[in-house]
Amino acid sequence: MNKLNVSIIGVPMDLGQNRRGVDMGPSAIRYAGVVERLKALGHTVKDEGDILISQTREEKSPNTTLRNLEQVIEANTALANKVHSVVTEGEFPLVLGGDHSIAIGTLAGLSDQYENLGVIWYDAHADLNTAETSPSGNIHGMPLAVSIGLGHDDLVNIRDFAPKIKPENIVIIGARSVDPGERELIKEKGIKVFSMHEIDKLGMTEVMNQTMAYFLERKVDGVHLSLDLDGLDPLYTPGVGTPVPGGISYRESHLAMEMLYSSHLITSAEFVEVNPILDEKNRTADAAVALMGSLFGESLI
Ligand code: 6HN
Ligand code: MN
Ligand code: MN
Ligand code: MN
Repeated sequence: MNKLNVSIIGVPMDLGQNRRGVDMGPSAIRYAGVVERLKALGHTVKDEGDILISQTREEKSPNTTLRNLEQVIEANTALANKVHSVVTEGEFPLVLGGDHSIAIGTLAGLSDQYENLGVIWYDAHADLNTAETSPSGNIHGMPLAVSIGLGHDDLVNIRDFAPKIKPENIVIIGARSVDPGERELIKEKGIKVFSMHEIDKLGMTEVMNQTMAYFLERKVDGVHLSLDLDGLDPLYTPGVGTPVPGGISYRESHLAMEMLYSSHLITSAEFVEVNPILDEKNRTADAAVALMGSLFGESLI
């Protein structure tokens, strides 16, 4: 990454799950100083404001077990169109969540601009559920499945094409809470996963080196980073709706971001699941902005 034109898109979305407060994530991340942090690194930063999210929660929609399906489709369609226009203008989209269901829209807006887009899914979860396998009906547990073409037709076909990404172009990092149906899908589709087990065993340096080698081998022409703050251990990011102990450390996460910066591979990013109501003194938004600092070129010395 050289000096970039970064376009920040806020998505105050909380309809993909049932903990209130994650809609305040973009605001908390702005308050934590994202614009100033990236400008200080020499990037040009434009805050595009927020995508409009419905304030109506209908919970279980008629004819489906998926929570707030209609509103999630509407919001992700608007986000996809916005991301698409940002990328076509040559700008780097930086999407702020909001719950992880927004990755459906981000990837829908990105993928037709690439022949062979790679995705890093930095998360405690695999987010590979469908209506059939989901234990919760929460769409934030489904965005990766939707993006490889599995799930509700209207979600899968946002911007009228599917699938958005290839399963073999995905690398999941930090997984430690994976549902039975997701495990099967990972095996069936051959999705690359560095679970906490591999991170413990190999160390983050090796995990990132293998991740980057994997993308080079796959000849990707861009890599999207989808970073769920619950990928980190809740010790460092307590303000998330679905915390899982035994996660990635603060320093390991910085190392990962620093290595991604040096790799010049990343072409778009989103930081999701920051919930200020569940947080302690905005620590989770602060961590998100600090990680963005490393991803966009901050160094310690
Ligand atoms: N996230 N696997 C669980 C579910 O309900 O499908 C949890 C999903 C969490 C999703 O953190 O983005
Ligand atoms: Mn997630
Ligand atoms: Mn296009
Ligand atoms: Mn998660």
